[in-house]
Amino acid sequence: MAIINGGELLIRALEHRGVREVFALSGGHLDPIFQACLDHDFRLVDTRHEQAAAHMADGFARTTGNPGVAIVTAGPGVTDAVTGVANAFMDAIPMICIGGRSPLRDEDKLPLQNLDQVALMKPITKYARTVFHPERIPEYLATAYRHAVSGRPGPVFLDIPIDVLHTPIEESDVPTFHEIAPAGRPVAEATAIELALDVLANAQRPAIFAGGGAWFSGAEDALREFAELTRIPVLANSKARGLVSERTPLGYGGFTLVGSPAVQAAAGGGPDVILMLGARAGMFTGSSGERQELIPDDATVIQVDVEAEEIGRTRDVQIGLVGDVRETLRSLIVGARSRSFADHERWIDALAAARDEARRVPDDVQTDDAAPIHQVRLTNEIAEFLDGDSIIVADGGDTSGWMGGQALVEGGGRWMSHGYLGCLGVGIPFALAAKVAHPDRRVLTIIGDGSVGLNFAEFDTAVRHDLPIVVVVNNDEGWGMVRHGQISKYGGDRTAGVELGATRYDLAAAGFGAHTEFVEHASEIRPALERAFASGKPACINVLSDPTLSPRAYRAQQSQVTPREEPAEVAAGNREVELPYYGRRRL
Ligand SMILES: Cc1ncc(C[n+]2csc(CCOP(=O)(O)OP(=O)(O)O)c2C)c(N)n1
Repeated sequence: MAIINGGELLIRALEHRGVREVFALSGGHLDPIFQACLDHDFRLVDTRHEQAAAHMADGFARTTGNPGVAIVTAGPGVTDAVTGVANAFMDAIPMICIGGRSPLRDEDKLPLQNLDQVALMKPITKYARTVFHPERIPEYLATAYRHAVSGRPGPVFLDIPIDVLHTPIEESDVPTFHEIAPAGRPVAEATAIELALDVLANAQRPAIFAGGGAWFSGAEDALREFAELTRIPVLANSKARGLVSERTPLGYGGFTLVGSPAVQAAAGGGPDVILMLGARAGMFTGSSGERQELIPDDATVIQVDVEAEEIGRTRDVQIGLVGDVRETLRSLIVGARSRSFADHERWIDALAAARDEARRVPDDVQTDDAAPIHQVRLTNEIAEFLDGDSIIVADGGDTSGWMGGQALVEGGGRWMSHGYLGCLGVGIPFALAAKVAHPDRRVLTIIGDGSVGLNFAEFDTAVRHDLPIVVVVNNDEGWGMVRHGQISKYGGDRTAGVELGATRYDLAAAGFGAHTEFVEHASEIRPALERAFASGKPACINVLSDPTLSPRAYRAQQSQVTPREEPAEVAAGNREVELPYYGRRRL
């Protein structure tokens, strides 16, 4: 009869779910778990901040479709992880966060690192519990896992007191909880599917809005097949980008293209039917905040979501299909095979032409080698350098806007960026998780110089764990997006708390052992990328870019439309400021 402890049980339970790697930061409260990681040859990626460990578990799920696991110590380890867990919660990402906890025997005696962690995590998880008995660890883990991956996915939290982890138990006393997944997935009834197909078949300008529900249900193949069969273009939010290759006229990154005046002029109007596939209506569809509403009032909306309460969040939905996206698509495909669909080629051509135009680097920018570098040139060089297998992570306000407009994503899990938490600092952790999950792929993250400071020490994690990601710092010497917003609202002489310096992030990364590049001219970008990837080491490419440019003003200028929030005089540059490194500049 073997005697084991709670740490061993936890790792066995995770192993049974197929987990082979965990993202963690140590603490005495976790010792039995770390010991079990050694015994089971788990990959224990130890980070420099628990926020990064949580972001890595989140990023691992985003890039693989399977839950990532973060393990953080009692008290401050758990509070540090809150941002990462909240980020996953807001974007419905399946992840498991395990927290250490002070011993049960010391409850209410003011022990070290003790607070009500479950209460803290409850509003940002689908399930948060304490495990009080070691032999129940597999049961709780199975339940937590089921919550994480079923219905709308999301993060879960378990805290395990250290005396529970240390308690010796007889192996044969532990019940196993192995079969946890329900066998079938919900799909809408056949009449509703037929109704949806009738509407789609007659649409003139139909569009699919794909979201995380498409990726996490494993619908990549079904979505591609349905799009090809019906010739309905697929626009995707950050979790579903690349499910239909963006190098084809059927796949697009972001929903905003359907709102483009150029598209609407060329196609004779905006979308008349929208099929929402596991994408919630919110800021990214324009249904909240100050963004342009992308779903026209007179469009027919068909919404597929695994959670009934999600359907019709911001407006009437004409056909609501409660179901798993993959299974619903399979039913739609069967019905679509025996129908003919109206011709949408003019609509598709309009979208493809608008995308090409938005990505086009103006001639003067393409030939200009003067400092500072235009962000369109920088992000275009990156997009053209990477291949279809590469994974791109964008982090930063303007930076993610610039990169998002240039990237052409060619597969699921190959684009990661911000979601509804709008959480800066995900870049390096997401990229590291992507490299752990896909060691043979190129992983690049482009990060604003503000955001890169948030998890900069993870260069150390990258070096220690031999995770050769390439980090491009889009260094506009400030918190660019907020700076542009302040200028437009209050004027150029009223910016506050938004200026940074021409900091040598490359030299700082060198201190951690990274390969480094400092780029001041556009012609140096490509050689720097080549050297960085060839180095086989984590790399930092610090690029000095133009602080005066914002993607919003740039796009408005390109399409001859005045941006709504930014007065024209700002886009034109109407104030002079003293910037570090550049001296006096017009902003
Ligand atoms: C964690 C966090 N802190 C602050 C903000 C507010 N915020 C949104 S965009 C932005 C500026 C980002 O600057 P940078 O990372 O340099 O990227 P840029 O906009 O210059 O491309 C800030 C501070 C946020 N969204 N998240």
